[in-house]
Amino acid sequence: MLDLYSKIQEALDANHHFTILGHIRPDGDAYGSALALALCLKSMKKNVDIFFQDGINQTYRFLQQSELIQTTPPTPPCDQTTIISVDTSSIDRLGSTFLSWNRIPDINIDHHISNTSFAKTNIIDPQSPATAQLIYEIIVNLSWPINPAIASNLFVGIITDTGSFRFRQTTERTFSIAAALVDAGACPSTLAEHCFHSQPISKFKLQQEAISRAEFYFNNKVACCQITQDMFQRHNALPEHTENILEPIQSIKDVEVAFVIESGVDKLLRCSIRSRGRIDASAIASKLGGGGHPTASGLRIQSTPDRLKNDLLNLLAPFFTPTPNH
Ligand SMILES: [Mn+2]
Repeated sequence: MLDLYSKIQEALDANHHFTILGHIRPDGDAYGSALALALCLKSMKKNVDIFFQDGINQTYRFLQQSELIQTTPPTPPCDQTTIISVDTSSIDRLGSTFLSWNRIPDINIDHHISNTSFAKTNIIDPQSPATAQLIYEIIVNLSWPINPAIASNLFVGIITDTGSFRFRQTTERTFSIAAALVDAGACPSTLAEHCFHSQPISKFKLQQEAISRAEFYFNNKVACCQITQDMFQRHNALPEHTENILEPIQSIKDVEVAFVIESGVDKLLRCSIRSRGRIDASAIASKLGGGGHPTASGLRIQSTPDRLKNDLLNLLAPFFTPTPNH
């Protein structure tokens, strides 16, 4: 890892222009990681752009310097620009506008086990519970200074991707990094308030309807929800409002795997899968062209909601059907 970190320092020493990219349907870790890295580079007087195909969403506008986040422009940056992607498992997840640039990112910083190593330099640590934690390791190893805005953005990446230090890749290291970030100026209660207690009523109502229609299979070990375009319209909800929509279902003792199927305007279905860990959610998603983490994964597919539900139930069935004794 250390010689990979030095590649970033080399790029920094050689270049002045940087473009930082994150994935479509961004989350707190993608935004927090991109902003923290951008603020580090800016503090070293570099010229930095941050592009997300989906721009900045309402939930994360509170992030310090979030106004730096722009929608990916149709024209690529000049050839001398170093392109860094963060928290993104495959190149298509950077969005169609980026793909139309016909460029390969120079550096790929991520923690998804399914990362396809699509950049020239790939810094991937699947042990890290958040890309923000990996960015922190890079910052510390390269002895870059951390200010309160950088610390706050990294803290948001860590609390959102670890479910506030509950998920399995949370380690002693995560807590010590969190302590260092608080020491550097991140305020845990204010950031948690913004991330977890500032949801619009439209998100709640979308979630309420989705949950009320939950279906359970295999003795309540698998739960499935569907979200239709009608539901978005009825509750005036946005695509970003499906983030963490499965949490109440995951709180049920019996449920090992939960998934939500969302019908989009573009005929593509989106599906997120959450697992307690015995079943590898990333492996299940990979069978249908998606990817992610063992406990949280996703996919996009051209299908019908019922067909996708059945495909997933069939992939899950072997884990719940007792094998006959011979
Ligand atoms: Mn992440």
